[in-house]
Amino acid sequence: MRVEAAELYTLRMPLKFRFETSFGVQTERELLLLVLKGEGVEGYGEGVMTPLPLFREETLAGARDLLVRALLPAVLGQDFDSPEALARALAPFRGNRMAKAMVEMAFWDLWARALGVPLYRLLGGVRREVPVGVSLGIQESVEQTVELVGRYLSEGYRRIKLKIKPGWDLAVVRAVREAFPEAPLTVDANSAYRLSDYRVFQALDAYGLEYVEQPLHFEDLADHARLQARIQTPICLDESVVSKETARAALEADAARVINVKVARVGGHGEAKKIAELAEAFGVPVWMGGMLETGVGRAHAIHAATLPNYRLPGDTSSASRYWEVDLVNEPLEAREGLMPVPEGPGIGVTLNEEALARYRLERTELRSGV
Ligand code: OSB
Ligand code: MG
Repeated sequence: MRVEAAELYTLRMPLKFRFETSFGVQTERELLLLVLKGEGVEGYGEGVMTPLPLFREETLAGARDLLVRALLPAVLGQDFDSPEALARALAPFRGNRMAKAMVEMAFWDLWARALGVPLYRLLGGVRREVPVGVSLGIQESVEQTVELVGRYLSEGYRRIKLKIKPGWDLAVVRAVREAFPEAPLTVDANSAYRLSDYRVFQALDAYGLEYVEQPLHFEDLADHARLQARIQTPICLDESVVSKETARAALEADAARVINVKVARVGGHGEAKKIAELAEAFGVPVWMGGMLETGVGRAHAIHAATLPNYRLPGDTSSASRYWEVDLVNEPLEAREGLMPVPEGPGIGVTLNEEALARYRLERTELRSGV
């Protein structure tokens, strides 16, 4: 498959809810969308990096510059005989995995569409629907949180994840657990704590959480292992795992008994698949995370979550939770906590041109040799 042309969009889309985490508040998403073209078909990839580097280090402006300067020129006009071959063309560039993932994921979509098959089949998926939960931001009050949890449980979501930070942790978890004694619950701290806070996590052991996600510094595997040795609840890593190498280090150190895989965080479908397989060899389950994606990133995530070791509900909840108008025409809606895998070729969704026109801030076209 020859990559003939690319279009790179910058978009801004209002979120239906205010999403507060330990690292900040989001009320909209500013994002990059990549369209790759070849052999009369198009493939789509979404950038999940944010304007400011509050989750990992990549930024939207930095990613856009790298795409235009290096990543897209490395693939435009080239003929690749597999998505893995395209990934090898990007491999000399270090880090910047979210930017590389946009190209890799768009090419997987292009490749699958050219073959006329749904992406999950090429990835080796084994499910036609994937179990999902919701990730709830920090709310204004404990009461509001309990009410919201009740609403999502009654919609059938299979796990509720509560965002926590110092000062917003034990009380909210206690209240939610008392209201819903049997609900599968987790918490996500987005690196807001230090090992010296271990007593908070020892106290959380009383509430039967499925796991605690990313409690400590995103680069500190050693302290996560030390914390794990002091608590019963499994630690799940998100930010800390950006590659199969960091996954292996975490697994060998017993710093992660669960892994949140985000395809874009780790550089694309190829790397995500290796991480899921490596975790399985350690007996560690993975689940599909989210970054408040539009239908493009969401569809990629759903396909990837059909792989065998995705044994826990993911964050890929219904698109209508996030968007008044999504970037894709097809509804991506969960029923009873199960998200159906889009069945069309590639990721199985098509761009909503009206939404694209409404939300776009910028558009750049690139061709080989230009
Ligand atoms: O840590 O998992 C996270 C959203 C943005 C950045 C980081 C995270 C999240 C979420 C939301 O938890 C997941 C989603 O609903 O897409
Ligand atoms: Mg997380």
